[in-house]
Amino acid sequence: MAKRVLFFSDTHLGFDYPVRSKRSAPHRRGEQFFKNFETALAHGVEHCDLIIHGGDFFHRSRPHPSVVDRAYLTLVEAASAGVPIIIVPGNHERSVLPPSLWLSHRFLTVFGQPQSIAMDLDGVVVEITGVPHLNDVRGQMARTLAELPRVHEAQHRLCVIHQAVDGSTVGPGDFTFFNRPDTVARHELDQNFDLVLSGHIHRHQLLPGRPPVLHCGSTERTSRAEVAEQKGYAVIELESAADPSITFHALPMTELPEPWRDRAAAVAAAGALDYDDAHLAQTR
Ligand SMILES: [Mn+2]
Repeated sequence: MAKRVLFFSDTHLGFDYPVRSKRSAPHRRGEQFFKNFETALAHGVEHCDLIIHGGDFFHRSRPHPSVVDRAYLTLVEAASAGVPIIIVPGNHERSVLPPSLWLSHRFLTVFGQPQSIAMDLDGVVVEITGVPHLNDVRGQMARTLAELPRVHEAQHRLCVIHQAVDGSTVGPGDFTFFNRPDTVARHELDQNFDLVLSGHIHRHQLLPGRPPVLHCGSTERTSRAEVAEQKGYAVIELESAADPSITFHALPMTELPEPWRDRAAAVAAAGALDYDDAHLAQTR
């Protein structure tokens, strides 16, 4: 049987999540972020052999303790079902997750630094190489990967990063990342991987090539630049190393705040692009 890997990312837990008010807050969207996180995890526990999170687990680098507790408890419950979970931190957690005893669960692995590990999934050995988010990544990714001691014998090799890669697109105007200091060149990833999994880019997309790069996208919309995007998670079937099959699973999304909807409609009507760097930053 082919091994299945669930890949999700950019859950941004704590986004629009009131922690001080005791009153219910139906207009706040934070609850849906948690629900989508839980839904994706539950699918992984039920149907997959391995779960990988591609970073921006939390929305902030120092999330409120109630956000951390709720997230870690859910994570540990899932890990306790016996499906290993790997997290490669992103830029929102400044490449490190808030420390906690919960994270020492034997089925939980948080990559604190670049490394390659072997996961034995019922006799099928999968190499997972993970690199937490790097600033000014261009050129650095190739060096980082080249220096890593790799797993010698593996049937499948996956690389997990939290970066924009040349050719990835965001926003209503399809802004394309290419040849920037914050963007990985394709050849930097050409280091004997079947597939590269990346968080950071909030729009779901598969970049063809060798190796292919899968941005699974965020699990909810964190900016109005994402209004038209269907969010979800990906399931990868590791059959032949040369051709992993990928399925996208849609997640429910909250009603958007009115200013976002109005702005999106105006942009669509004008056929124009309303975009700046700050805006761009929110789609990552
Ligand atoms: Mn993000």
